[in-house]
Amino acid sequence: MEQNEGYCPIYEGILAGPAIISHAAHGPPKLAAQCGKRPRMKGRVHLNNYEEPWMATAAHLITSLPQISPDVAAWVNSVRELTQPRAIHWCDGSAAEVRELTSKLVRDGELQILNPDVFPGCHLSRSDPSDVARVEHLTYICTPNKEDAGPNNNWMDPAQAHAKMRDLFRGCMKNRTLYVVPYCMGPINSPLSRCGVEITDSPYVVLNMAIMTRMGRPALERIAREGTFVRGLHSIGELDPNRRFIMHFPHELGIESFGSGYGGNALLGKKCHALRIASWQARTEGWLAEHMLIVGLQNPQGETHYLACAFPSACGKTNLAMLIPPGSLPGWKVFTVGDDIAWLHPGADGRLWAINPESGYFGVVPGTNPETNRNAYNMIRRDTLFTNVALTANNEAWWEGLSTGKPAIDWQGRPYDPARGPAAHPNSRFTVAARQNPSYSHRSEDPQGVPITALVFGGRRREVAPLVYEARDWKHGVLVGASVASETTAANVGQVGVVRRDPMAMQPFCGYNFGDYWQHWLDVGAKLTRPPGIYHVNWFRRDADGKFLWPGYGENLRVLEWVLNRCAGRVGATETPIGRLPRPEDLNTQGLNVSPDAMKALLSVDPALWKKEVSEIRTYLEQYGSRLPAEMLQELNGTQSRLAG
Ligand code: GTP
Ligand code: SPV
Ligand code: MN
Repeated sequence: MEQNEGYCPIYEGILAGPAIISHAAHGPPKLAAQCGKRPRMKGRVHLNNYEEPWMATAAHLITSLPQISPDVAAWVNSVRELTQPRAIHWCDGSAAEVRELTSKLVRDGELQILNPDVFPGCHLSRSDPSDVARVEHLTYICTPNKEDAGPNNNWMDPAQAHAKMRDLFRGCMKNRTLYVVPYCMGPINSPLSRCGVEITDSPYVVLNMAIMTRMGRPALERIAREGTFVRGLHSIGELDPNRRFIMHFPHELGIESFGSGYGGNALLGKKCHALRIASWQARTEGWLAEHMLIVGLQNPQGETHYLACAFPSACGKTNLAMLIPPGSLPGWKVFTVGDDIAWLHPGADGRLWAINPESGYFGVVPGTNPETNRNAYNMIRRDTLFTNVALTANNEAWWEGLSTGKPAIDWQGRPYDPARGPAAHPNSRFTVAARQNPSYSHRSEDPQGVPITALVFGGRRREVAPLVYEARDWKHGVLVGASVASETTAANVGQVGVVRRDPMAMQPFCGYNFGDYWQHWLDVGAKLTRPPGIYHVNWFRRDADGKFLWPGYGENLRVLEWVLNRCAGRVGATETPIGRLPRPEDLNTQGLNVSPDAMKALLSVDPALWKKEVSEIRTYLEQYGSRLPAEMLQELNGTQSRLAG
């Protein structure tokens, strides 16, 4: 649409009347109510404890997007001068806009329509082969003081980083359209949500942001009311890995990302805003921004409890968030609130409350099949944007882990040749609206969030970490979280399968010094009169032949059942030096096909391995020097002496 016509015909430089007429480009103008949004009315509406001023109907409809927030407009202008785009498109977030952009990308050959009989409404995007994952080595936290970024982050002086990025951004959007993407992370009417604007020259990014966030006019209106927003500037540049940087300026609520169009590098609402910037904001405001799924479990008695679980990238969050109870555990129901990020707030009732800032899933494709996760498998068979999967001869999406169909074209668009590696990229992803999840929880829209009964940390470890253990209390739980280690995965560029420390699954995502972060965790815990229990799990233990000892997926519910029963004081455990473990009889193993020997291995703590583990944890924590809370060393000393005793 606007691409060939100079400035965007929709909003750029035009006022009230034309703003509505211009909707003709997308089909008939719609009233807010017809767009599935709340009807607008004058006055104030009370939503729980939050009072939201609503604008009058007429003013709302006739204000063009650039007029809504002068701050955003001024910033867009300054970016326009720097990047020199051919056109500017303010995104309103309508379904028509998404349709138009999708057809444009199809016309340009950047998106491929998948077989509509099998994958209706689905498209394939192939990224540049050098741009298939996050780039932690090119990701920086730019705080005035280097120590504030901590040993856990790459650091650059903010002035130097801005200068470097200005050079990259200068003129980078010539012959491209600049998209202004206003978004809200979290339910649009929640006081816990936060807004941002991403400026990008990638329409693929816009389509993803439209699914992953509450994107468009309501977000811009909220920004105008609040007067504050995170500024994310993004350009795909030339996709040159040598001219690629993801910079964060927490003090300025700013993000600058250049040279990648991929996921966490480019969808700035996700890791850059909702984790790195938000974790920094959360520290100053008394809450936590975490790399956690949020899931509701209803037991056969009808009680529902919510858990928030932090596992590193590609270590099972999406799968656990939409778990299907095995047939041998009748009566359980699962409700997904979130699959990747949780914002946790201490509530007035002394409990911890969670919202999911996202509205879609950017999930790992390989391994998704009807046996591992029928919900996910069904969810991505319509209206899904696939990135870097393979194709069958019949133009259906294909990936490793499917037992049906076979690949004809690999993720790079070449005829499939097994000698060249997997057909789908191991980090191929789906982008899909959360509402398409068969286990979608309507509490995802609750402005207050959901109360959390238990926090669960986990890693991918072939040895050492048992299937599950319980922290002794919150302080010990902070040590357990800080001690998470996991084998690296394809979600980041670099070596796969090497164990590294990944505290709270936040190693790539904490926007400040981990020492300060752990202190903040301790401070938040001290405010909670009804803190959640804290647990550690490991679904990835292997036997001598490299086979998984635990069946995982739906069967993980057995472990979560034990966790919830522990929180309710309904089931036993045995004390070990590292925390409390279930005895075999404490886990529901009815209908479970795991040998007694495997069960024993899964539920044991090897003192020799754990002595080594504790000494490695100590070495790791000591890097944080004076920023490391003394309580954490006390906790570690406690574990060490229990192991020695
Ligand atoms: P990010 O989106 O990168 O943050 O990942 P995630 O934590 O949501 O990981 P996801 O659930 O997508 O799982 C990643 C990979 O682990 C997939 O290939 C899954 O099939 C596999 N996986 C998930 N859960 C289990 C499990 O319980 N056992 C085993 N063996 N594999 C699992
Ligand atoms: C992760 O790597 O943890 C993801 C995918 O969730 S990305 O959005 O690319 O960060
Ligand atoms: Mn993630």
